[in-house]
Amino acid sequence: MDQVKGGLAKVLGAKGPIGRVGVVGMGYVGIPSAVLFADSGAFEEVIGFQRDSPSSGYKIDLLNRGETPLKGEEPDLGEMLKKVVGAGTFRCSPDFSLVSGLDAVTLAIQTPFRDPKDLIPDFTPLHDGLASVGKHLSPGTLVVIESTVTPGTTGGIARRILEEESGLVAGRDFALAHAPERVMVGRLLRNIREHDRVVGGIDAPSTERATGLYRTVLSTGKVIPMTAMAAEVTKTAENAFRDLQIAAANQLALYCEAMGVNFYDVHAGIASLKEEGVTRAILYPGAGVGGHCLPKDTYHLERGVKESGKGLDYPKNAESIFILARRINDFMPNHMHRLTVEGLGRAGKKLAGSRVAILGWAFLHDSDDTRNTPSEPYRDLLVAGGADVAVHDPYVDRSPGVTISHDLREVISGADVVAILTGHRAYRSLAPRDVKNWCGAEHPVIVDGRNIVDPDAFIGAGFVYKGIGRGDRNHHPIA
Ligand code: SAJ
Repeated sequence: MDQVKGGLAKVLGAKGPIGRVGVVGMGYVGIPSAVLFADSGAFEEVIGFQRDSPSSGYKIDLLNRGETPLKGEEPDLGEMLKKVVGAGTFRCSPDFSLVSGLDAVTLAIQTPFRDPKDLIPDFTPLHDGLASVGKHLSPGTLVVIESTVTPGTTGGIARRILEEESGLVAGRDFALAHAPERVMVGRLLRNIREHDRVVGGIDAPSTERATGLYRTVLSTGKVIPMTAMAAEVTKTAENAFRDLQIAAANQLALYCEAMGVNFYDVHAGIASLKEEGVTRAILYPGAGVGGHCLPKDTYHLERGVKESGKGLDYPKNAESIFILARRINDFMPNHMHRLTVEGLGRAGKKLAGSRVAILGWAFLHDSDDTRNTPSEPYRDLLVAGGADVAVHDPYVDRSPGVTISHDLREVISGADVVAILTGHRAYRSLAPRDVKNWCGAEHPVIVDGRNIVDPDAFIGAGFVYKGIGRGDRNHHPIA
């Protein structure tokens, strides 16, 4: 931690407490953050910055009317947004010149990967956002990166862009920190308030300034201060770890299928080992791992150790366990495809010419978020195999390259296969008799990628059942 003794601390002291805050990026992270800052009562004004782009410009007017562009179930967000717009503590603008009058600016911008294989991220949106902020940055401002980034980014390229655009020096004229978001769709506000917040400054005054900012929105969560690099590793590693845990569950489920065992019996057994200090956080297998985070954060971690790591000691020619986990989780839509073909085979049918009803296009249950959804590679395999596909999702209105219906009966009508890709609550009440009538086949196939339905209820109604991890049922006698 390079201590610019007195320099930055003095500049921040002269600036006084943070009164006006900016949040760049009006998405699943930026909107709830901005609304919570505005509702905290700690700030005169919060400005949400959104580019007036063809794809996202519509959000500006919507937000300024107090309406949220996020479709899924987000408890309290709609009400709180209306409240802060009504109170005049929050507004949305595309005008980055307003940054010059702010005391703190956070950036919550997507950081996807252009090419995971070669670990090449697409940082263009983030760099553009940093440049827009840098152009109007005034001395004493705090800049915080909330996006998940490759370890080394905050103190590296981000710092350089801000310094080049502003002519100021980080750690002397302005504060800079990384405070990664930890939200999940469906509980955005609660996660920001209740999860502990990792805060990592490029120096102590930056960490302290950022700590003050986030304390205003934390209820039960507390700030965990560290260096910017440690914060970047914490975020990428916690998602890589979760991805690894899911991959372990998926591999175990594939083993259970091969051994004719019910994964969920094994899960209950393993999870039953409880003792002081013994945690058995075994997660769940499924049709795949989607979202904006887990499919890419492993690559940020790997790129970080490749770019910033010195003298790494690791078994020769051994693949990274995190990369292997990515491959296993990316394989699951293929496994869904295999179960579909096997199921059709048991019903005396071929994939080519069959009609498959895909239930769920969102990557996560009860949300409208379709980023990196596992449903897409599964759909592509079906189409490549000559199947006719229809897609249902209760929350997703539209998504590029697919037609989505909210009418379950219409989607299932005439289907040879009903495949559950997302664990939406609505699918838990699927009635075998209704589904069979809609299919209109003697032995329709049901492929459960989220352990949502009761296999015996569907088998009893004459379905051919296939389920991930259900080795105990996948070769059942057909009723
Ligand atoms: N999934 C499984 N099995 C499981 C859990 C999840 O197959 O047992 C699948 C889900 O169906 C989904 C994907 O994995 O397709 C991701 O699900 P998720 O529950 O991890 O949801 P995310 O990606 O929105 O949330 C993760 C969380 N990270 C951790 O818990 C370490 C969240 O806290 C982060 O804020 C978020 O990533 C993020 O934004 O980084």
